[in-house]
Amino acid sequence: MAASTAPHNPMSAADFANEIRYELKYTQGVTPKEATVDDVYVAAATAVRKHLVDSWETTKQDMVNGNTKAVGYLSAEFLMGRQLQNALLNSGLTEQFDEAVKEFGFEAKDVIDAEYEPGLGNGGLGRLAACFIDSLASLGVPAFGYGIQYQYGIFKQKFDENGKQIETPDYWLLKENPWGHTDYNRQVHVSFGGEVKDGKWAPAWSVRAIPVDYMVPGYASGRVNTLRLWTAKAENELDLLTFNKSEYTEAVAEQIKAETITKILYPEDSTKVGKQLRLEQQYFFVAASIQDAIRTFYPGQDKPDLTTFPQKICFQLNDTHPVIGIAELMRVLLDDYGYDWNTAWDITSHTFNYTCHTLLPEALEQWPVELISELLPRHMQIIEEIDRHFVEELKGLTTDQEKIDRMRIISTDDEPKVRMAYLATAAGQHVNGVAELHSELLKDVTLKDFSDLYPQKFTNVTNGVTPRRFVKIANPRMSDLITEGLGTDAWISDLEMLKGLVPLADDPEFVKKFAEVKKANKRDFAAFAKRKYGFDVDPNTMFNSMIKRLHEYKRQALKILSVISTYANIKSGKINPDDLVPRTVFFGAKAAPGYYLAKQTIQLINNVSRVVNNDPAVKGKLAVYFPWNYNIELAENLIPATDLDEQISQAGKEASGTGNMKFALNGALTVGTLDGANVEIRNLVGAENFFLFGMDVNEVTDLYAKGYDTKGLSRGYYESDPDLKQAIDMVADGTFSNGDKDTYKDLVNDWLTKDYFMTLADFRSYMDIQSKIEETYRDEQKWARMAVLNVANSGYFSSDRSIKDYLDRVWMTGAMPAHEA
Ligand code: 26Q
Repeated sequence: MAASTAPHNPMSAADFANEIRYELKYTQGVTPKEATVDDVYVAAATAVRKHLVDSWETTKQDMVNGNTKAVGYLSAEFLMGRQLQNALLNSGLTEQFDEAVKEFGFEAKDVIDAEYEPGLGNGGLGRLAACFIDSLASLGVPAFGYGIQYQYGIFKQKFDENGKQIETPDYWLLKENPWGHTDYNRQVHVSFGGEVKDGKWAPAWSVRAIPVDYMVPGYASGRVNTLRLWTAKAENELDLLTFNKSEYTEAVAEQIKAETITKILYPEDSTKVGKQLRLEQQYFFVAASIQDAIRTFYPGQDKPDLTTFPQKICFQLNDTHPVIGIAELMRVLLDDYGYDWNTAWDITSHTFNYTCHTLLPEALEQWPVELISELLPRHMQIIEEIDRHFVEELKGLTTDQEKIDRMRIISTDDEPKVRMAYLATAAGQHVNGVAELHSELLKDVTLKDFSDLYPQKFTNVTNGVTPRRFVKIANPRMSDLITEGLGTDAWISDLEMLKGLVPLADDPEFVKKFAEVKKANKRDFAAFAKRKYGFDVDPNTMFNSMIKRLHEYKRQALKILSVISTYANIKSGKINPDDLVPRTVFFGAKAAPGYYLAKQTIQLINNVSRVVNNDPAVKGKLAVYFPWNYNIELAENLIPATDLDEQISQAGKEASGTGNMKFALNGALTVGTLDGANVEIRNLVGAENFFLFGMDVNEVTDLYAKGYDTKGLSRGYYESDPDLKQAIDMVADGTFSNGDKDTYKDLVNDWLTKDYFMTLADFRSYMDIQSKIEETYRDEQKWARMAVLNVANSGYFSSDRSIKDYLDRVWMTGAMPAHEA
């Protein structure tokens, strides 16, 4: 038996069943006989939650009474995924649960499936926030996650009969939410609009911000932190005067306006010029969070000494979305507490740090001065003052007036805008990128002026993922094999221990077992895909996955063009199908509802899937599936079953990627460009265990300089590569649109005249690496050995390591001392 450091609860399965029975009776009001699977789910969740309460309470007390600086992770998105399995794992009740639910006539899997996945995020950034609060709790760092309790999460995706994306609302609160505790007794108020009178803000309207609290249990740390998501309610539920005049619609107008603020998550994951509601959301949650932090750390004090604030808590700004918080803390200090400017600035500038998640300059948020002035007039004044002080400071650092103009927080054009990334960089102690390459490019390109003058502010913290959810829970078979191989399960909280698997890569017995695990995971996934989507997936093929938001820069187009080319070459006889490694290609991707070319790409993938999967000529050789509504659940099922992962963004565009880490940790090999965290993955797992292709950042820059996108150079690649030409011609000629030549004309036109992300330029290199991949895959032993080495060398990508880097480089704090039991 391997040694275990996993959380363990001595309670018996029978006793846990009794607790579930108790909740069925006293919270659900049903007998065990009447209980549906939904009832048992809610009862089990309620029961497990109670096991965490004591640790939650002591963690909160130790945090307030102790001297360890806390972290406030401010994020507009937390993409948490389902909670039950994670809560069971961290309370040591997994096995008892599996047993106990049988008493009520259900399988554990079905009870877990009864939970509706909360989708309060778009993708990478939101999931990163969820991984980070897991690691903060697991490391015992005192921390709050602060965000928004949207009533509607990321839309649910369906496909219509033409393969087009249809969005439907995600009303996740339709089902009971046993995890969130709405704490009406801890509400705060947030104001908007109005004007500034005698230097003080006289707002026009306000709303109540009500916290919904979620426990964030650490793994084997004895700690439970809090995720506090704010929901907006009207100050007055109903306008009685209007109501009495029988004007009911008008009577609820205020309520509607207030509740609209937290109604829905914006499904765009890159910036469009600011919408008022989005700014209302941002200000709403940071203003509430700042009030919350002050009352938490100075309980019962009317005039606390807030010069100690930066020793109590530091706020991490997850991208620019919470950056208005800088102006809000200044306002609170100046107007509510009467500090002078310099003191207020000193406190504020020692409180915030900023993480940037993009490289595209156009994706940095900018808010029109006009909009901020109307919604937050006092904040606009303060930002103007910050801008003035900043220009003064810059004059002491450089004589380059153009540089000063470029760096101004408020742009000086006809429609002046506040550059939120610049505000965050000027006001924060630290700015970090999310992978080494990204942080370098931030310094050299996106924020170059700032890094020239404030080099000490810039640092890197490479992203990570939680091994609890994405290895231990998602891939139990592989986890057991690792534990067997290492003789301990301590790797779950010390992921660098996976290094101990390196020698086992040369143990044929272990490698064989590893390959068998993958095979079994593929069979599981095939069953899941049948049940959930009705797909007939062949587990004896290579599983090749590309799962991420649909973006031109991520280049799903490159992948689908390669599939089309292979299909065409089988059909024409250029490729002998018996020479092909049988392959199943999976796509998972949502497109922002207004992103036209992304939606066309989705339609194309669906129709390629339809044509290819129905063509007997390629049966058993090539299949394409596009499970709709990609979410955390699908990720947890598909990643452990995948052989080959696609990370094929144009070099210099993907800040990091985190899916790439999840795949490597689950024994998939990566085909990828030198972009984002791929660079670090390749360095760690070894170049020989990574399938590299395509141009690097410098080659991309040179090709732009030659006028690739402006002079239509992509056409040359089309003309000179018969495979590429054939694939694009098939898209254009109606092969994937029942003969209609117009369906994809905008996509085709973009490829042939602009192709900003250089899909065509990288096509040949991509096809070549795919041949090499096939050759490698044919040698099963070799492939499995490479997969083992990917797992063994990816321990670095634990979000525990990311959090330790933040502690050392950015937050300058650590774990709380262990509490007395
Ligand atoms: C901003 C303003 C208005 C509306 C929407 C937005 C918005 C929302 C979400 C802008 C960006 C996002 C999300 C960005 C994101 O997920 N970025 C990804 O972050 C990951 C974690 O660092 C990286 O791994 C990815 O490379 C990066 O693309």
